[in-house]
Amino acid sequence: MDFTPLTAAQRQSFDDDGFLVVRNVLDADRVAQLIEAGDRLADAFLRKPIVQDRAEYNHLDLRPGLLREQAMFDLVAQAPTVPLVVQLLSPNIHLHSTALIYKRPENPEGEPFRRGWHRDIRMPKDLGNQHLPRVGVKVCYCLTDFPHANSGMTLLARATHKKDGPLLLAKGGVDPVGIETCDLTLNAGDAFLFDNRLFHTATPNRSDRTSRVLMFGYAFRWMTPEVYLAPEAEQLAKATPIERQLLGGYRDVDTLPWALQEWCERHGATPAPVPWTVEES
Ligand SMILES: O=C(O)CCC(=O)C(=O)O
Repeated sequence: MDFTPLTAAQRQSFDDDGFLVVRNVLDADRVAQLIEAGDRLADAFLRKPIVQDRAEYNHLDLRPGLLREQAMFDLVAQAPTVPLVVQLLSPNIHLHSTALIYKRPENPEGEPFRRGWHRDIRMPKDLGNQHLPRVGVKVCYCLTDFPHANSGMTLLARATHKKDGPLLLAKGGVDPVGIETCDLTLNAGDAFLFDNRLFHTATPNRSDRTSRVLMFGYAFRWMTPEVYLAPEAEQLAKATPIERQLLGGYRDVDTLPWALQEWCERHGATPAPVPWTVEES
């Protein structure tokens, strides 16, 4: 996996906003291969009869089985996005979720649709909304252009990863009050990273084409990946050491994350050690 340093400006921007855009991650050939594989997996969804004004009916979030597609397997240790994730979290990470998200065109004049604003990984359900740590980063890869708002891109509530309570919505409204919502303008091949605590939601695609993205989530190795990501022998057999770690190939969390630890050492990206004890001075 090629090394790309996370710049101070990128770290600041991620810390401030809770997300970071990375342009031109995938070239046109890679995007075409991913669309070919994605469309095969989404075939039944793409062939459903046209029904408008039902955003859920026009929304596919397919999670299991993606890594059996070589084109999607190749995203597991994709550079420069995964190197940036390693530097934002630590070498002690693995893949936590995979999702193919397609949205078919919806009525452009449709009523404001209810949202599903949430933080990822359901941590607040157990720990509350205060003092939440960053434990995961998702990478969203665009397979289609998102040239303007309401094209089917996930809506992000800027800086809400630092919020210590629920989002406040206007009475009868769907979006938060006093918070900037970002409907990013992106091209096929671009990606963005977002913090697990950032409030975000699906929105209807009010353009005239089906929107397509892939989202790969990474989290610390002591967090159980989503259930469909149990490592498969065939995938482990062909994996590089880094892919093997990311696929959950080291099952014991007390085993050091050798592959990414060694990679960080080689590239001068090892995080500062956290000692168990210090001697008083
Ligand atoms: O479908 C979308 O645009 C949102 C996806 C999402 O909320 C998630 O992956 O957690």
